[in-house]
Amino acid sequence: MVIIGLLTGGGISILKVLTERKARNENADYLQQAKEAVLGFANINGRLPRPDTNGDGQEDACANPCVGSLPFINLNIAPNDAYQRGVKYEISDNPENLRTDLRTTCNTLSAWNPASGNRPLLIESGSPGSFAVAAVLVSGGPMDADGAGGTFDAVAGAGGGNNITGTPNYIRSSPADTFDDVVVYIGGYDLYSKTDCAALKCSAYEVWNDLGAPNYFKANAGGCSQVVNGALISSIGPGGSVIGYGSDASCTTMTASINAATAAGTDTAGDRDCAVNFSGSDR
Ligand SMILES: [Ca+2]
Ligand SMILES: [Ca+2]
Ligand SMILES: [Ca+2]
Repeated sequence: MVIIGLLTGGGISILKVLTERKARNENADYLQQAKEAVLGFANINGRLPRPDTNGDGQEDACANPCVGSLPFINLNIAPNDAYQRGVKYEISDNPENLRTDLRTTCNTLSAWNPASGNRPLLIESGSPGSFAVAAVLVSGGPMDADGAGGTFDAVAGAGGGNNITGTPNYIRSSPADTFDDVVVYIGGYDLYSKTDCAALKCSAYEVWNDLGAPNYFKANAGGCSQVVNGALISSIGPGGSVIGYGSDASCTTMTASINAATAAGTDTAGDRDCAVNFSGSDR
């Protein structure tokens, strides 16, 4: 009797462990699927999907902090994690932002700084500090482990964080037994690698006079003409160039030049708006 009782008791606890493990694995799979769906959406649309803030599963316009739940309908994934609850989703409040269009996304990511202090910030318990991410996905895990504020948990003190508010940062892992949330994130460089910024190449580049005075130029091997400071000199396509002659009204002695390849590199490092300055800086 005693032995059967022990075996039965052991059987139940083994079953419980197996059930919990199955849920954990399913939850991790769901979050991974959600992350890949977000990246796929970004690849097609040139921006991150915005959070759902009214519970209909579709993305909404948002102010900063840009936080809500996963827009599961737009992402074409199941609405809930393995514990039958929605996933919290916040995207970057970087000033240029990742939620508008391909050009803005690429400009933001080109200047990406994980130490910027932009939300959402994320920490691993025990690591020296938090870092900025492009997006964070938070599952509350199996329960309200800290007994406050629903299934999203908070861990106080240095190296801690708060998955209820995301302030001062979200927390991804903690040895504390008052924490069982599961957090995945998309870093700026993760997102850049999935975003088709190369598609933004311009067919031609505007070259503007930024030399501080009227100067003489020849564009695309054309005639000599004076252009005032702050005005457009010409657009140059592949193989095109603008040659500067300073104050030489006969365009005899060249002072400097810019070609389409140089303009492309300058603009890509800048704002990708297909316009650059004659001096070599981005416009
Ligand atoms: Ca919505
Ligand atoms: Ca929890
Ligand atoms: Ca530019």
